[in-house]
Amino acid sequence: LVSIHRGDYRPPEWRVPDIALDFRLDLAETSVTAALAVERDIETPSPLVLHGDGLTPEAVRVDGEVWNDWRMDGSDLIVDLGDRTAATVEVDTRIDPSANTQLMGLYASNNMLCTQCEAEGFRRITFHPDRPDVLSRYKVRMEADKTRFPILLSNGNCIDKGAGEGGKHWALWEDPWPKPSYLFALVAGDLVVNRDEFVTMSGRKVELGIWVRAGDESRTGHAMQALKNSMAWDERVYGREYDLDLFNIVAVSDFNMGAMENKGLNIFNTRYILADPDTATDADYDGVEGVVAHEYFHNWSGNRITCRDWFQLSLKEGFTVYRDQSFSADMGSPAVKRIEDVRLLRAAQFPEDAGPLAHPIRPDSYQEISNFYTATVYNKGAEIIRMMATMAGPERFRKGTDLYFDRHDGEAATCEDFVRAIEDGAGLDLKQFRLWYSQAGTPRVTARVEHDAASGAAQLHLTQNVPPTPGQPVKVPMPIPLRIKAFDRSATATQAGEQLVVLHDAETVVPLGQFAASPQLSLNRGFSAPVIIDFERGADELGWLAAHDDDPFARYEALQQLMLDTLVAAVSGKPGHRQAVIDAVAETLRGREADPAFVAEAVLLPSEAFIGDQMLTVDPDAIRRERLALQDAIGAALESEWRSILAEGAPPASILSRKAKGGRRLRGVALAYLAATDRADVPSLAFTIFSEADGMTERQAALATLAHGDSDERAHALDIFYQRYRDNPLVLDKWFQVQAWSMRPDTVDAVRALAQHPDFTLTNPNRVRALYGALTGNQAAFHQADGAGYRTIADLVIALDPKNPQTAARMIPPLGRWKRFDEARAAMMKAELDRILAQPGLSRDVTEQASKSLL
Ligand code: B3K
Ligand code: ZN
Repeated sequence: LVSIHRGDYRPPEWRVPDIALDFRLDLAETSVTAALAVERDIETPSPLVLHGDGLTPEAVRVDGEVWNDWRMDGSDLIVDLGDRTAATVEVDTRIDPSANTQLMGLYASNNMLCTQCEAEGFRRITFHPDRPDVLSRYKVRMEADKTRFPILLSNGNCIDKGAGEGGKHWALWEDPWPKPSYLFALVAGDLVVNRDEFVTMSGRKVELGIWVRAGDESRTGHAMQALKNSMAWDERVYGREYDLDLFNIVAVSDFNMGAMENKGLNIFNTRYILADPDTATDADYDGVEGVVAHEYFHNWSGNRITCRDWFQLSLKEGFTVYRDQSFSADMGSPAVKRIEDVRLLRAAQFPEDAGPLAHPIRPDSYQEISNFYTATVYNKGAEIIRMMATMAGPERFRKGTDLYFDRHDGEAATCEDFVRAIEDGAGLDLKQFRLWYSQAGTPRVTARVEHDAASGAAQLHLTQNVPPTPGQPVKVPMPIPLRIKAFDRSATATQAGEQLVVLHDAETVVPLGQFAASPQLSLNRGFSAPVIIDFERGADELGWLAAHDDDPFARYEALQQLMLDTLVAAVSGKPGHRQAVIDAVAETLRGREADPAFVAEAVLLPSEAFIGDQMLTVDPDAIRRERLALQDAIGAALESEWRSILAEGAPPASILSRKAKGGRRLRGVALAYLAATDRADVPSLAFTIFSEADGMTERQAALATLAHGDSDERAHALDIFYQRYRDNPLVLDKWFQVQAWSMRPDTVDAVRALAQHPDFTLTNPNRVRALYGALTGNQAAFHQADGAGYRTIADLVIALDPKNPQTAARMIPPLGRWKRFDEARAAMMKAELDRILAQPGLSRDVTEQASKSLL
């Protein structure tokens, strides 16, 4: 396989200022004529190289004349233009969208046609340089059968339309903004629209449309509100206004990712558009809001300023994730949002950084770029933007982003451009900070407080270490901004304030001031840096911080650390601080009236995977056993609390206030704690909640609880749920998912059986993720001692790769964590990776992920 290297970047030799595309659309046979106006950008004549993927040119014309001076080089079309410096090159191709199971390029989903071009899907539609630094103005003509495809959409504005021959109609779309090919989109189908409008800060009216299949329009209200909120927020917080008269969103069922930010025509996975209380949980609602915002924000951070090359992906993704996180924090609870984001970072990114697929947020090489849409590029990328924002403060950070947007508008930029704009605009020195772009691995910071009883002086000793990662054996210290605060436990008066300490060196000593006794230290408040902190603290200290810290994130962290210490001790057969955990949970629950959402997050035990991440060798069975034992102990000790939370009743599902959502979340946690005690009435209690639920949050939580057990109520509830929602694919996904999440010992067998269910299909990525993604997230099941979990995932990868390599490749990383497990498990995991690699005709996506996972 060929590796592409960041250092090999060369500017394009030919620019393509204008493109006219002509589509004669049909499900099985679509013909495309692409007319590229090309201009040579270098002195010496050089042939025009146009990438294709699965295409054959049917005809090539140059300036209107049939042209024979072309050849194929692999899948590339090379057109020799002699010494011309400009020309219009026309190429005819024919594609079959109905056979496109990769869901890249132009494909069919539920009898509609849609596109996905990022990163390199445009070359599956027509021959093109297909690189993000080639920007063009697009004119798109689409013609299709009027009955089957009444709606024809593309980027920009519809400038003309009309009737064609033989029951056909056509539309002409024009996008005035030059864009790279990955932002091209078209949709043709029988769709209905939810229309609204937004008036921008300069008073321009923008027509908004969310397009779905008939029957789904009643579930688009939340997405529409999220869109309008996002538009207003980006004006207020970043000064960014929308720049077209039209903004369309289309929801499709078969989609590899969450959504796509095509200029003026976002295409979404239905899962991030459709929501009503009966079918979507509160978490689903938050997902819709966050993804709608994310794609909208790309209009500036991604579309107006795009990436020079794919190594710069975090330029748009890290920044846009940071922007959508800030938006969601503003729309809801900043503390809870921060907890959720950090939980996700630790669940998805830390393991990536610690494993064979570790890469910097700006990678140095890749074989298949689709494999680099990772938690590192997205979520760690967002953390790196956040650190700059923290060091600059809000006003100066805004000056930096203003300068960035101003300086690079209309360009294909680099991460370096962004950092320089923040440096210049915010007045920060980011020389050493750039290391965060080039060094992979999660830094570890050790902390120790020294208190001199005689003088009263307290000092914080910090050391940092960035661990080796593949290809980067030796690292240097990076700037690590830590928000810290030292508490005097005996003080009755207001405590001294917080300070921001930026570690630059391997070792740093921070004077904390005078204290009668050693102070309680709150460190990395708000998770100001994406690092792991090693800080020996007793149960008493953590319990105190969990109750008294004035930073809610730090309170959450203290309680989590206390739980984690206790669980890790228990797994290694040592006594932990069980009573201290129970006391701290009880204390935290006292705040539930005021902020139920925060309390629900704070009292939740760390996940099995996160407990495993703390251990040298992960013991999945002991972790499950000890986590359940602690859950049982907390469940029993605070039984009356959990019961009264459940007895209070659920807030009506139609109310989506912060408080109502928090209340429901806490009820789910209460039910899980109670269930861990195995009290005899739990199944009937859960079944009652399930049956009486007026919305999906409660219904799903009760079903998930039942799914762990083997009661009659379990089978009954699963059956009711299936019968009720069998025609709703997004809800049916939940039915598959809760069964794959189950802590029952037969879950791997259940997953294998569910894969044979008539409603299971490999052609829908959501369904695949619902079943198999849930299995890899279920640590004890996936790592079942006989290796059946590994075999199941490898079988899936092998079966899915020929159809959809992108989604297949995404299932591989869990198999690559073998170094963290005992020899027997590691050997089985590696054997499955070998078995995958032995398949003939494997895709580049899967080959890269599986072979790197063995290193
Ligand atoms: N930019 C898209 C990613 C699509 C990549 C597909 N391989 C979604 C997003 O981050 O907004
Ligand atoms: Zn994005």
